[in-house]
Amino acid sequence: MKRILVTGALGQIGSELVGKLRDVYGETQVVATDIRKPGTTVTESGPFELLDVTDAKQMFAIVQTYKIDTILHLAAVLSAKAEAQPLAAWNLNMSGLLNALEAARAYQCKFFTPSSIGAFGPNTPKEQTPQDTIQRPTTMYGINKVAGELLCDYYCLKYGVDTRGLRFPGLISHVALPGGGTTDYAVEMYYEAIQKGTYASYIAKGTYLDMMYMPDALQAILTLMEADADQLQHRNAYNVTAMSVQPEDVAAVIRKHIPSFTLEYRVDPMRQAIAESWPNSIDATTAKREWGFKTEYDLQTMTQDMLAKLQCRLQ
Ligand code: AKB
Repeated sequence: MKRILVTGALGQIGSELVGKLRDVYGETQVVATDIRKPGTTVTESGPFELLDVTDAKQMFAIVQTYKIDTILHLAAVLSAKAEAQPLAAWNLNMSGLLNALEAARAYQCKFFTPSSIGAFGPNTPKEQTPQDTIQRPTTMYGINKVAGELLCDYYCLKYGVDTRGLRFPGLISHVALPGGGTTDYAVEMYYEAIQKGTYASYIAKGTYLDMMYMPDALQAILTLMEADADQLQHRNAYNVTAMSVQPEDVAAVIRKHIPSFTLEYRVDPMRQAIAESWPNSIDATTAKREWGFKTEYDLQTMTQDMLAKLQCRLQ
């Protein structure tokens, strides 16, 4: 990776990934793009372009102007928002991905896009979900993700585009809020523990979902993108995870640091139904074996770091 384009650079992953990429590959080598431009370190610390990913002409022009050799396509609508606006989600998620793949094909770029645990559905094995298994999701987001995985495989097989992907679990970060996801409750819980001392979870007690701390997610993207192509049998996309937790598990660890913290439940039926259609825990053995995936943070260490960072910022 030498000249990297990041779409959706102001989103939850992009807000931190751009900084890490600029540290590793050089400030001028990473072109951040998004549909909006508020002043942030992402927009100020290196090249930034406004880009609507549904506009193929605009995307091609940026790839050509900056002589891009790697596209990290992050722009997407997350699961809960996609369920509320399925047509808009299909349009953005699928046409954005197709445009980015076409640009990668035309300019021979390496390519990454995230998939998700949302690519699984209610008849997928729920515990330790294998890498290769049934994928019949019942959400628009999940349908987009499965179609996306298949499209990425197709561009690799048919056109030789070096496509790679990760099936991310819920990502937890203290930098940018996710917005529109099903797993966002965990991030909200940390913020509200500090700001209000209490949180009402829209996900029910006893609902397990996989999670991962953002530093591990960023490192996983870099390690996968730097892996030798001939190591990779499963390109699109690898199961990755750090922990499988229910809301009360997160609350219990928060309480070790904020003993008065209380958790209640105000379940949102739409997001609860999405969560119940996803696995309880996924198996990341294939990612470990093929390209050395590993994580540094578990629930205890992630919580300690999240609370310390948020306390500095919010208090
Ligand atoms: C969401 O909840 O939509 C995302 C995801 C798991 O893909 N965080």
